[in-house]
Amino acid sequence: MNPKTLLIFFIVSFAADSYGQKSKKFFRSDYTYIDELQSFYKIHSIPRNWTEAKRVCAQEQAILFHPDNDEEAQIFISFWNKTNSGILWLLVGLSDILVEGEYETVDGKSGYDVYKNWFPGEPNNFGGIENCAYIDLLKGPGYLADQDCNKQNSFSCKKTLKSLQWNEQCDMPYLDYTFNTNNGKCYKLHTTPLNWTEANALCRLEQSSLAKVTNRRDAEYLAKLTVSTPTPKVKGKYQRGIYHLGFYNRFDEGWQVVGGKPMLVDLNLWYGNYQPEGENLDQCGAMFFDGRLIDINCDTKSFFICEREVKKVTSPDDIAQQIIQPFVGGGLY
Ligand SMILES: [Ca+2]
Ligand SMILES: [Ca+2]
Repeated sequence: MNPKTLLIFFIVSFAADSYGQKSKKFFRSDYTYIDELQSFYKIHSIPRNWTEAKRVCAQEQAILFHPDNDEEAQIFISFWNKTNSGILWLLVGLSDILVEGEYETVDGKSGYDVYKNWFPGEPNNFGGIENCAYIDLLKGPGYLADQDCNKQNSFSCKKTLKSLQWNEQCDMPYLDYTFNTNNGKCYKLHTTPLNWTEANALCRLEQSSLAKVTNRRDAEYLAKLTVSTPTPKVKGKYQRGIYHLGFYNRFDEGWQVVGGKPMLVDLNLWYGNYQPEGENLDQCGAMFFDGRLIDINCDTKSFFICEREVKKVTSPDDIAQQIIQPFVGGGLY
């Protein structure tokens, strides 16, 4: 196949895959598909301020919801009522942060062209600091009002069926995860530095977890991933050359992998070929770019790797990889 034909083949395959997933009407297990609106919705009950809510939705590859019109508002509010969550206020993706009085949705639609059922007297920009809209069920059936963007409330994210793309190999909506045929897991190297706790939370938003290393081949694969992933120049204070992974010793109970099981790896996978005792503040797990495991302070910011298990793989190779050879030459650092 010549390169052009190959390219067309890939484009057609990819389009077909996304189409297949669209016919299944599935985005994520925590989103509900509403057929009349051709979209998926999730109500986040944990309160956040407006900027955080917008970020959480974006990290799920959705948007902070604001109804496009009255019909969507009515159908959504009936879905909201059916959830019996007791939630009476929801932040929506509508703000006048950029220009006072000129409301705009997070996806760039003018506030004049979308659902605009403001409560009488709202938006009033009370105290000169109210720039973010919310739906207030206490005021009546779906009225909007403005409030301080720093106030925390529940919110909803929305994903349209039209915008759904699908990573067939990883069986997930995130195209930037890559499949490792050796262990049936998909990985993504994140190049926005976060501390360990934040990194762990972000992986979970992608319905994955911080990556776990169980044997030398996992470590080697992740080391290769750090080389093959383009890394942008990131300013600011963070630890370069290390990557948070999914193990920790935060409660002095010994090293555990995320999910709570004891961490069972060959000592040779650790930097210096010994397992740290956890006697200092370095209670979170990471690896050097060459795949060696290290303990670091949980507050240290660095790049990190998320994984998602797709298929259980047991082949003769998996048994072979359990036989681990020490790193030649011992510690490099
Ligand atoms: Ca305002
Ligand atoms: Ca107000």
